[in-house]
Amino acid sequence: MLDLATFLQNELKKDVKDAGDREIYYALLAYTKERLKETPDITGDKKVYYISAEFLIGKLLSNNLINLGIYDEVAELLEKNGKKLSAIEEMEPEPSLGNGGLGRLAACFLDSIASLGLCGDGIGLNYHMGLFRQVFEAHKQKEMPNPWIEPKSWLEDTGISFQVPFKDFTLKSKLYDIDVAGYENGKNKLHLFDVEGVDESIIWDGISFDKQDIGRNLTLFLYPDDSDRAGNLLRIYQQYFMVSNGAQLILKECEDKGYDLRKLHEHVAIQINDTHPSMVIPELIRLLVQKNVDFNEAIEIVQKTCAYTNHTILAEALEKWPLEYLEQVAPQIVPIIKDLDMRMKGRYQDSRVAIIDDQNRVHMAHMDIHFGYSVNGVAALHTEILKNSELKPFYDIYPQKFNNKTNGITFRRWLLHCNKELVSWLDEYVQGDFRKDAGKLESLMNQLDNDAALEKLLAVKHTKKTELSKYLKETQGLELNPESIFDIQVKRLHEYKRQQMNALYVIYKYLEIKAGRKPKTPITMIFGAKAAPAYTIAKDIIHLILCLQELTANDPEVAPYLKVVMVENYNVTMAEHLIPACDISEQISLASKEASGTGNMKFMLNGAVTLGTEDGANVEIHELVGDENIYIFGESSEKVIEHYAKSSYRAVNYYIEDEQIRTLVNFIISPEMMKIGDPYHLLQIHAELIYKDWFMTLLDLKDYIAVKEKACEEYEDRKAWSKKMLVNIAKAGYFSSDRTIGDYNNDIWHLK
Ligand code: 6GP
Repeated sequence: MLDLATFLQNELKKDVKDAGDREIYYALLAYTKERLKETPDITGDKKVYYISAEFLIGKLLSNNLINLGIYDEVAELLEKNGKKLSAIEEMEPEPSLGNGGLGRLAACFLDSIASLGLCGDGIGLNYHMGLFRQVFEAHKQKEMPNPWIEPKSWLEDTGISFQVPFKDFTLKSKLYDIDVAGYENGKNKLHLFDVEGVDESIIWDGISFDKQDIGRNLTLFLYPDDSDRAGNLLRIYQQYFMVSNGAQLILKECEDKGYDLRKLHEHVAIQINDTHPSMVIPELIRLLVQKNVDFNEAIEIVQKTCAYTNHTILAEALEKWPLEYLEQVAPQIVPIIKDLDMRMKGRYQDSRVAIIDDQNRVHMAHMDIHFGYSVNGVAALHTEILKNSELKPFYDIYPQKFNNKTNGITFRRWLLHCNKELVSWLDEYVQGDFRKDAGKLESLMNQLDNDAALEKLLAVKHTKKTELSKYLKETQGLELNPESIFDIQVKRLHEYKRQQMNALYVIYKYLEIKAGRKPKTPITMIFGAKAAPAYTIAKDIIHLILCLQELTANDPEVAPYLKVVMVENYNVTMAEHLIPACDISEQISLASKEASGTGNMKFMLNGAVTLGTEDGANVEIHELVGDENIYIFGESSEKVIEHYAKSSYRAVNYYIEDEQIRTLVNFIISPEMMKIGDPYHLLQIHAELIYKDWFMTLLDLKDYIAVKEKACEEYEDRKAWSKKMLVNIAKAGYFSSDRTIGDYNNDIWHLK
């Protein structure tokens, strides 16, 4: 391979110093792909396939350079030529292959699997328009297509294709691969299946398109609107297309290696990432039978090969497909599903564990649990809730299948890449190689009384806040004050995550300032979130936040003390800028509802202090950092679960009985807000909070306000605060996805 300078010179046909950032990006893309080609494949006698509807991988240039160990070399060469790698990174389009936590987790896992030298690939779909690109218009979210595939990209056409049979036609797939380099290790692959005939020209008006034209629409969008029958069918077409291709690829790879398919489980583990890929179970059985494996034996083989991860207890996310829909799309797997169902009905006379219910709906998770060998939740509390309430009837039958795998994040992206200043600080104060062993961060605890270290840590945070301010100014025209407290809530928009509660805090603070009670240090409240296009309440919450943004910005009495900012089109790249700059990390879901959260871990690692409920992995963060270094509020998960069981929560009572709550909620429909916003939507969210409030905002509101006030007060003692930051960083090692993947491998996959 040519050396870097010569390669770039040849590729650019000019000196680096005379080339534009975009040209340099493409030259570096080509160079990095060459280096990836030279990187040996990770091999092994057993391989894990991580099948997922989403892979929220983020931009790849920087991470590939880091993992290949050539980041510094590239950065230096560019620097010498008057160029900045960070500016060149901006040229890369962010792949739009995911939505939220489940997709980002899948991306972190691929990084860790390769970094640990384990043999394991991802399997998913190549959505051309991604989820959607969010734009704000008249204080509302509008959805636009998010094309991200350029003629030159990380995708490699493999030339591999399979036939996928549907009821009325067969579709030929095209397989694209993206190399996944481990950190100073070999490489694995992310396999993304596509249809040959996908046609972007059938999109009209935002993200609408002809849902029936499967041959042309199948890989256009992730999570296309499923509010009607055609939308539901399209989702099933996508899912079946993904798993049939995946299953065919897995069997082909085994056959190519000469493995006996009857011993599939000795060579393959399939991790089913929530229920979107669940049809892989009947599909694998079907394909094995086609290859002359006896039906009963095929079931046994598949059962020993597939493992299921649950990522949520929200009922609406637990997929239940009408049998009739499956018949319409892939009738060949229906008799298999019915057979699996009959076997279980024969064994367990409990309708709660049936695969097909009395309304002829197929419970995908139930199929996974009966016909997989492992079921895991994604944080300790979540797994306990699965065992003791949500999936209790299954736990009673199969206690040995249930296990916990607390989520993790890759420190390559969420520390080495996004916070180089903090890395330099760590290099000075950590004993041991934290790049290879995140547990070494714990040694920072020795620096708790090192004033110089603490001051430098505060300086790192200030630098990142200044950088973020500059970035948001340049990219979104937003003005931030880096001297203020940066309080950040970024995640999908959902009522259970309670962005609406945070918005009510904004109102509280606004009214306080109007009443002359000004905070010592100003506060900047940053939001970032996409709402599912058909989720009207979530969109109303965005509307509320955007109206508050305008209200506070235009009030000269308030603006110097309180700033509200909702960033547009929140994505991985934006997260990489926001997280290092955060002081207070908002993790305020209703206890029991957030399976884990992974943003909470990224913030902690970057020295933010969590303000949160005892939910998901917050519980584990709390245990690790101790009461002094986290702000906990709100009702416990037991109490919340009890409220649901007894239907005992009535938001309206809180509204009637508490004057402060009433004032805050009513402000939503005050004249000043109605002037800025759309009265229909403001009235909707107002009514929702009083009469429904399914996720109990008003239950925790007052405690939330009190604890957040306390956090802001304690921020004033900069030294004490810097100790909290340090403890959070020191204790973050547990949340490395290398630890999580080690656990998956030891307990579930058993790869060498
Ligand atoms: C998310 C959960 O909401 C989040 O708590 C968790 O950290 C993440 O998965 C990774 O485990 N779930 C999803 O994104 C989802 O779509 C069906 O669940």
